Amino acid sequence: MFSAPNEKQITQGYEHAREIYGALGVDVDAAMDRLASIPISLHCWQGDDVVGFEDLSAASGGGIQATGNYPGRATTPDQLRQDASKALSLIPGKHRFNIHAMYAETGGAKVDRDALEPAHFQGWMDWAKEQGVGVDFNPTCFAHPKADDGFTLSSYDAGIRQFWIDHCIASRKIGAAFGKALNSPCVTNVWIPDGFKDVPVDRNRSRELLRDSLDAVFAEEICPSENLDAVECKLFGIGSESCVIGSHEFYLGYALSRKILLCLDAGHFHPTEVISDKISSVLAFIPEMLLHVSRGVRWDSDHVIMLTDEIRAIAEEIIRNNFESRIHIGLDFFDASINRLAAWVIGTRVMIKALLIALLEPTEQLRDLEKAGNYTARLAMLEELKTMPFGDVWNYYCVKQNVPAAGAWMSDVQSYEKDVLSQRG
Ligand code: RNT
Ligand code: ZN
Repeated sequence: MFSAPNEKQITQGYEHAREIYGALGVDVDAAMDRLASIPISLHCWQGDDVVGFEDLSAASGGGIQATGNYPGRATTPDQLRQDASKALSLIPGKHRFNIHAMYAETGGAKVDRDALEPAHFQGWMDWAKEQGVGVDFNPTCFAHPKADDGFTLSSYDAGIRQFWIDHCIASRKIGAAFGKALNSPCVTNVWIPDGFKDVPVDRNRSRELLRDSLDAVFAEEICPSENLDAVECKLFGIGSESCVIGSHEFYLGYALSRKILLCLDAGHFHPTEVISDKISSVLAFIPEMLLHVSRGVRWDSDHVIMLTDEIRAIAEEIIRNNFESRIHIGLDFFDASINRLAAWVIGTRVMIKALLIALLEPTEQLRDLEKAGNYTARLAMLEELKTMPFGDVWNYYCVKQNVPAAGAWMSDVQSYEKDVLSQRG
């Protein structure tokens, strides 16, 4: 059921596709080379349902929740790394790994989040080196007793605020340590759950508090070759339906005025709003940004991505404008109702596939039609492109990158499930 064409068929398909795209003026080989240079940051938290290794409480809190109980969840750092290594081996190209502070390894010692240090991530550091992947990082401002009332950096309680400020400062230092050790800047992204379930009387004070807390977090300058800071906005969450303190306008203004990165999560806006339309607006004023590529479904913001119009549109914005040097592509979804490692592989392969499809577009021709006001021909061509043989280029790319083509990777996942995941207690 999960197989791929044989090598000869893949080569023939590729030769055929190269001619067809060539006739449109698209250089397929150049497209594959450029594709290979774009890393995707895989999020560690898909592998264990956003639980982490701290032994605090099982629930994520902060309105984020993985649902489902598919067997085989990674419950130790070694299991999570083993699963992630397997996933990476089925994804074409060189990528990155995105770690949350709650995945610290403290060797059994109780180390609260404000006291975390790079040493608590040595296991991840060694693994990243061995895998040849860069690392991105996140303070974990949820799933903790000090976040239980729903407020962290914007809490009215100065002690609570200080705890989270210290945690974010510690996280930036850990990010910088990763960036330095791996010789690749770490994007450290701050997301907090703070918000009101019901209509607040004072929205303003919380936002002033958040602004001032963030200023304390970012007070110390860190070399951008080691760490890059990002802040992530959200429209609403479960338990913060009426007002999220870190809204889009709040963080847009913050990132712009403080010269840091803005993170747009594809699941954090009104269902009719899309981040593909926001990228060029943000990059008109902010040098670099982070994406959390996700898929919102009704009230959930974290479904595994599929090759939807919006995922393709995000890829098109990046490729058409040569934004890959300014946009850090991260993934953010969690589904506990399916094989977790398959979720990583499906979602990451989708993102890469979307980039490939965008790279195989005769963009200059389309631009010319648009400039000439020939919207009829633009529409006709965009629709014709949808049935072009990009799948043949994709298969060839996978083989070239030494990973299974087509659906063949799924057989590997099924064996791994049988041999490894199903053996877990
Ligand atoms: C939550 C944000 C945030 C988290 C991760 C785990 O709504 O999207 O990015 O998903 O930090
Ligand atoms: Zn996110």
